[in-house]
Amino acid sequence: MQIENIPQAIRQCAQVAGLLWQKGWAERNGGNMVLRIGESDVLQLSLEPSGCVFPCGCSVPLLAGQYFYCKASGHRMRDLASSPLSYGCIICISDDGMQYQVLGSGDLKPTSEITAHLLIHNQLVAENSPNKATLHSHPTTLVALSHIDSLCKDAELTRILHGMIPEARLFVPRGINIIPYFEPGSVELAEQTLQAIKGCDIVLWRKHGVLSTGPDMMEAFDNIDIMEKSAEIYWRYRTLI
Ligand code: 2HA
Ligand code: ZN
Repeated sequence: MQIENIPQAIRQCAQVAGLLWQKGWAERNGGNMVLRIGESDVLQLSLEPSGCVFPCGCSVPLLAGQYFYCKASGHRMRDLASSPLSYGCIICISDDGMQYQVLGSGDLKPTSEITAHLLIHNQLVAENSPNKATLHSHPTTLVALSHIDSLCKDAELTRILHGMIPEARLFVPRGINIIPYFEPGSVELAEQTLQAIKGCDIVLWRKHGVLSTGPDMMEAFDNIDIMEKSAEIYWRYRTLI
């Protein structure tokens, strides 16, 4: 399919994937993204159900019948950047909110972190939030800071990062919450992320990466970009004093 015929919100996901690669926050198949899309987007893509059904790994009743664009498991952000439908797939959540079906050929499976993303989307719908995008990536300096025990306190890290540049407090006012290391793709990681995201803009997964939300994928990226910039300035400032 020609890129011009792909819905704008999915083209924006491709743009963000390219930025993540350029930033160095998406090595190999690192990072993932999930965007809630409308039925009109699916109609535009003329995709049929593939028959491939998988468990959500959690109960997401508020997402029943909803469609999501997801980075595909095992694939690279840098490839998705130029071909969003070859390295990303559309899923539809079942009526009981326990399973999803992949649309299209069924050759692709969504990201290994799909459970964390879906739990957060379920919460966003419960809160009537305008946020439709969830984004996970591996921003270098934030991950480095997450190795330091004394910094890994929600209020303390938020205070430090808010103090580095004015944009941090302005655009990421609720700051960052931190959770311990859990196995990537695990239900524990998903459940802890869900608890931590209530009341903040970004969750820092210690020794791994971050998860952010936004009305669209670009704004979810902007939140990470701003906090990573703050973290970088904090690191350089600490080396100078
Ligand atoms: O999708 O980043 O956390 C690859 C990952 C898993
Ligand atoms: Zn990751």
